[in-house]
Amino acid sequence: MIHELPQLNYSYSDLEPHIDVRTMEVHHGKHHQAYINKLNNALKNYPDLQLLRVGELLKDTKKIPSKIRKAVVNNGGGHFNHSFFWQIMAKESSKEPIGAVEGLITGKFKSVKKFKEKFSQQAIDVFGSGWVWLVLDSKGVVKIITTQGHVTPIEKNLKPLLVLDVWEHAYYLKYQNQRAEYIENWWNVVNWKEVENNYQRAIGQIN
Ligand code: MN3
Repeated sequence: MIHELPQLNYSYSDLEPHIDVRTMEVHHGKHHQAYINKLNNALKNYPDLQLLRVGELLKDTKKIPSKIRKAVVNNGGGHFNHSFFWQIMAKESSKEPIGAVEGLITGKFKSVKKFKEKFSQQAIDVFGSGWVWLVLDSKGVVKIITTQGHVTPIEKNLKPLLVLDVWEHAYYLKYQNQRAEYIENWWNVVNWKEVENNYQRAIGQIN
């Protein structure tokens, strides 16, 4: 499969004012596209690997030839993580967790407010470029983790439910060095319906 930039379910201006249109143009149209171009380039002499979806490719990185492994892990991770990130945002957000995810979050973190505080703090604490995730482990236990660069939770056998990109390119045009302000505003565009869908899919795979 030659990888392609995923279409968004919303327009670049739909996440305004929390995520500005210029950031979306550059982030989706330039940064994400560049990861895809580099991934396709790394895979160009490997027709067997081209058949795999990016998630399958990254599940077992040992099967990737060492010559292209670094390029595939970094750029494939960039492609996977961004594709996931676009999906868990929406113009019409339900603002708060719904369905089974609400119970999962309140069961683990006591309240949605406490969960958001903890997730936000971990996002603030990521040193340099990385991501903060809500994931399910193989036993179905929910937790917050962070990854550096473009490391994906799937290579650790964790199932992602929610993610936030805290690379500077995700917020610098609008928020400059104010990462905490970006994080606080981002909660307004979280697509909790999609988080619930991610949870239902993940549980289906565990059980
Ligand atoms: Mn990014």
